[in-house]
Amino acid sequence: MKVIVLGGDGFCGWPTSLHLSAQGHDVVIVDNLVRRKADVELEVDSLTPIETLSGRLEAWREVSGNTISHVNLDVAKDYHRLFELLRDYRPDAVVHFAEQRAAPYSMKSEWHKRYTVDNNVNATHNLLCALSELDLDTHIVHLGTMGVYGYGGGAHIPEGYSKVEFISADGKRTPREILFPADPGSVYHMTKNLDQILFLYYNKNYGIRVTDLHQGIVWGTNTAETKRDQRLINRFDYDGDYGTVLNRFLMQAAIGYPLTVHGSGGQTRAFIHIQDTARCVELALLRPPKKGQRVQIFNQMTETHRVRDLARIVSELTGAEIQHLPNPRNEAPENDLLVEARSLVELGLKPTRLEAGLLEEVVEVARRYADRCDRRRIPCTSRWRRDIDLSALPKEQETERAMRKKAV
Ligand code: NAD
Ligand code: USQ
Repeated sequence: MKVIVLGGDGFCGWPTSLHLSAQGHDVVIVDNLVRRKADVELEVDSLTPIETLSGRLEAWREVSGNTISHVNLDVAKDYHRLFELLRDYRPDAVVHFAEQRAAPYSMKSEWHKRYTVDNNVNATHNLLCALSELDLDTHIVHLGTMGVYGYGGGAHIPEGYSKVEFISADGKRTPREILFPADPGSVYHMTKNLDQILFLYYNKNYGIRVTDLHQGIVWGTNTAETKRDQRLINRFDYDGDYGTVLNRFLMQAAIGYPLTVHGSGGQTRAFIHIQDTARCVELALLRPPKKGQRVQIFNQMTETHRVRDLARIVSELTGAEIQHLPNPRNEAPENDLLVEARSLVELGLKPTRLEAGLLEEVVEVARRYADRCDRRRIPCTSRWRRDIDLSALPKEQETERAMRKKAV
């Protein structure tokens, strides 16, 4: 297949691009490198030393013999360049990762809220608009999030659609199947709900074929392909904005920093290993919806865990200390999460589950690059509301003192 990967330099996009190229697909990466610029803004770096994108592509050519090309354009702003690329390359599929994906980053300030909405909604809309203008029958595989559902609220979460009955004033019942009610937990998550409406409309009006993958929290760092050469190493985010919970815990354990559990840690979330992300995208590409079919939605996750259980598992494995901190987010302190996720398994996914060996592998990567960690960037300082008081967050010196005590 001819595949364009929007956001192919990112944490999920890079290993997925390599995986698709290794499977023999012709891959073009579109990325404006804004994620690397956010690191400059936040004064932090990937824990792993990532190559420049051109260095990555050169390394891949050397080890695999395959060429992946890169087009540097802003999907949300450079509509005409995107249009021309689609017109000239005529891809079978576009995998769309190119969005601002960190919930805390999206809540930092009014600028960050507005940037996240402008970037994410316009990127998705530009893609849909260009494909419909060009009348191309390209399959869009979009990375959505489990967060569009709001983590259940006690309900069993289906793969996208719920059967409902509307009851009119005179008691007439009309059965319908609708998108599961939107319940975003941050401005970032809200953009994924907005994406869903854009897909619904362009699918209904222009017949654009879309698969929306509602993905859980991705953990791990390397995949079979990124391990083939040091220069192919994937990024590892650990800071309070972009670092996600399990990778943060594993990295904190590696450097002797107490595990930062928000509140009681009763939040249950869905998880998936980065290797499975790449595999799921490939499976979705191989099973496009038929012409005229509504948007196909798969839940892309392999297991659910409570945050405090993850902290306990990591602590038992490594001896790390656990610290309960005030929660900077506005989220349910405890929730159960029951998710249907059969489709990708039926298509051939063999889920990679959390197990000691894989957890240790991530700790090992984090230990190797521990000297690249800036401890000042670990605390989550982005608050969901101004009245959330984070003053009980440990100051860096106090954390250091706790660590020295532990070392003694
Ligand atoms: P990332 O920030 O590492 O990668 C996104 C990439 O897209 C970056 O390389 C960035 O430079 C690029 N990009 C962003 N806006 C762009 C634009 N307007 N034009 C061109 N390029 C642009 O994020 P990620 O972790 O790889 O996530 C990728 C997608 O998967 C996101 O849409 C995210 O919502 C979704 N997702 C991620 C996770 C996770 O745990 N990482 C979980 C569920 C869903
Ligand atoms: N948390 C902690 N301690 C930390 C960091 C996070 O307790 O140090 C808690 C958070 O409060 C939250 C949970 O862990 O309850 C998950 O937070 P996260 O940062 O790991 O994940 P989240 O913000 O939900 O976002 C990530 C990705 C996003 C993706 C989403 C999938 O960044 O792109 O859409 O996971 S999901 O969570 O299923 O919606």
